[in-house]
Amino acid sequence: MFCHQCQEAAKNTGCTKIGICGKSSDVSNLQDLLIYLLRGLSAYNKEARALKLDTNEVDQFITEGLFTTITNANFDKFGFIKRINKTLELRNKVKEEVVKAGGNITGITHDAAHWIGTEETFEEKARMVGFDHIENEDVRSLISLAIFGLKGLAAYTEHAFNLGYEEDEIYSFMQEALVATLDTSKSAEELVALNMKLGEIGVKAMALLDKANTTSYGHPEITKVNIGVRSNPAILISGHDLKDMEELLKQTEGSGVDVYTHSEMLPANYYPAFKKYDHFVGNYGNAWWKQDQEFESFNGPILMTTNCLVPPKDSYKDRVYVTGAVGFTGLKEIPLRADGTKDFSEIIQQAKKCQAPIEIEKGEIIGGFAHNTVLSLADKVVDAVKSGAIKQFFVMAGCDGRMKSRDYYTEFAQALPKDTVILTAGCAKYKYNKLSLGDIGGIPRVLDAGQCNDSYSLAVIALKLKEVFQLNDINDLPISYNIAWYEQKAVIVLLALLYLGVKNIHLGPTLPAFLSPNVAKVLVENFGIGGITNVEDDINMFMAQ
Ligand code: SF4
Ligand code: SF3
Repeated sequence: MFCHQCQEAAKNTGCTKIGICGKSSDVSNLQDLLIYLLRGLSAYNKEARALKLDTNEVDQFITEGLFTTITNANFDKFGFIKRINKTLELRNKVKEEVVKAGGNITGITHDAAHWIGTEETFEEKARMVGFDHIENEDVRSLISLAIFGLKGLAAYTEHAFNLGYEEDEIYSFMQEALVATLDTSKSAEELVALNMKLGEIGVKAMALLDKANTTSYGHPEITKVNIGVRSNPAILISGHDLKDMEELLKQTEGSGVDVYTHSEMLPANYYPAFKKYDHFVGNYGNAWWKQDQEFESFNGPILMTTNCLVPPKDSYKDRVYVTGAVGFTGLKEIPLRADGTKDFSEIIQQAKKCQAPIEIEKGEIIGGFAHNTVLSLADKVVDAVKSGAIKQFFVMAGCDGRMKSRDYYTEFAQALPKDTVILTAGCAKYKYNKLSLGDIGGIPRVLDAGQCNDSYSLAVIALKLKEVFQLNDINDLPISYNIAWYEQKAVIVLLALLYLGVKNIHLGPTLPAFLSPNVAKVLVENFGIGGITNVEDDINMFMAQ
C-alpha cells in the first residue's frame, strides 16, 4: 500500500504497511484499484454524455465510489471487491451503449478503460496503479491534489443528491478530471489549471449543497445547543448527511428514543426543520477522533452517515450502524425499504433496550452563524469593524484530529486578542467551541457556520463584506485564514478558497504530505500558502497582515 491522502500520513510521507487511520493494506490497495477503474469508466461515460445518453446511474456510482475512499469512510474489503466488480460491469455496459449509439471509442486506449480481472487478480493489479507509480514527483503531487479534491467534491455532491439536488456540470467535470489525471505526461501548468478549475467546481458543489440543505430544512438559526443528556435511551448520529438526520428524527418520533448528534452532525441542531422534534436533545461529545471513548459512554446505538469512522472497539461494535458511503466489515448496515427510503427500525429497537447516555458534559454551545444569519447581522458587524471593536476575523475552519500538535488551535484561539472574532466551520471547531471566549457587543467571538461544506458560508460572508466595504480585493478585508486540515473534504475547501482568490492561507498542523517541494513552492509564490509555527509568532504575523 501507499497512501498519502490525509494529514496523518506516516512520517508526513505516506502510510505503507497499515494506515494510521486503521486502514489495512489490502483495503488501501483495493481503493487505489477502484479509483483507477472509475477513471476508465469515466472515459466511456464522457462519450455517453456527449451522445446525450442517460448517464445518471453511472454519475452517481462514480460519485459514491470516490466518496467511499475518503479517509475514515469505508474499511470494508468485501464492499470494495463488490464495487470493483460493479465498475467493470458498468464499464462494459456504457461502452456497449456508446458503440450502439454510434460513438467513437477508438481514442479510449488507456489500460484503466480496458483492464479486466477477477477478485484473485485485484490485489496484484492494485499494487501497480497507486500514486507511487507516477515517477515525476511534481506530476504525482498535482495528480494527488486533484484526486483528493475530487473525493471531497464527490462527498458534497452526494449529500446534495440525497436531497434531490444535482448539477450535470459537476458530474461532467468530475469525470473529465478523472480521465485527465490518467495522463501522466501532462505539464505542471496543465495540472495546476485542472486543480484551479476543480476549485471553481468545488464552489458550485458547496453552493448546491447549501441550497439543498437550506431549501429542505430552512436557514440555520442562532441556536444554543444542549450538550448534557436526558434519562431516555437514545441514538447518536454522526457524519454529514442531513437527509439521514431527517429520516432518523421522523422514524424515532413517539418511540421513546431520543436523538443526539455527534461531531460533524452538530450543525443539524441549527436547522429550523429539525428543531420541531422534542426528542432531538442536542449534541453529545466532541470531534470524530474521540468516538472510542464517547461511543462507549453513550450507551445507545450510533449511526454513522459518513466519515469519520474510527475502527470500532469490541465493547461497542454491536451498537454501530453504517449507511451510505460508510462501511466496516461486521458492522450492521441500514437496510432500504422497497420505496428506497432507509429503514431505521432495527437501530430503534436496539436503542430501546439500552441504558440512557452517561452525562459527560453539561451546558450549551452556540452556533448557527451561516451566511443568512451573519448577513442579517451585517450592519452590526460592519459597525463593529468601523468602530474598531472588531479588529480582525480569523477563519479557523476545517478538521480536528487526534495529533497532540493540534492543541495549537486551542491555544491559538485562547491567545487571540479580545477584539478578534473566529469564523469556523467543520469539526475543527471542537478545539475551541467550549472555551468561554466571550462576545463583542453581543457578537460571539466564535461564529460557527456549520459543517465543513459550510465553509461556503464563510466565503459568501467574505464576499459580502468586500462589497459593503467597497473593496476590489477579498484580501484587503481584515480576515486571516488559519485552517486545520485532516481529510480530503478540506482539500476541496482549500481549492475552492484559492479559486475565489483568497491568499495567505495558513494550513496546519502540517502541510500535506502529497505536496512536492516544487508544488509547495508554486502555492507559496502564487497564493501565499504557508504552514504554522507557534502561537505567539503566528498571531503576531497574522495581526501584522
Ligand atoms: Fe495513512 Fe491517512 Fe491514508 Fe489512512 S488515509 S492510510 S492515515 S494517509
Ligand atoms: Fe471532520 Fe472528518 Fe474533516 Fe467535515 S468529520 S471536517 S475530519
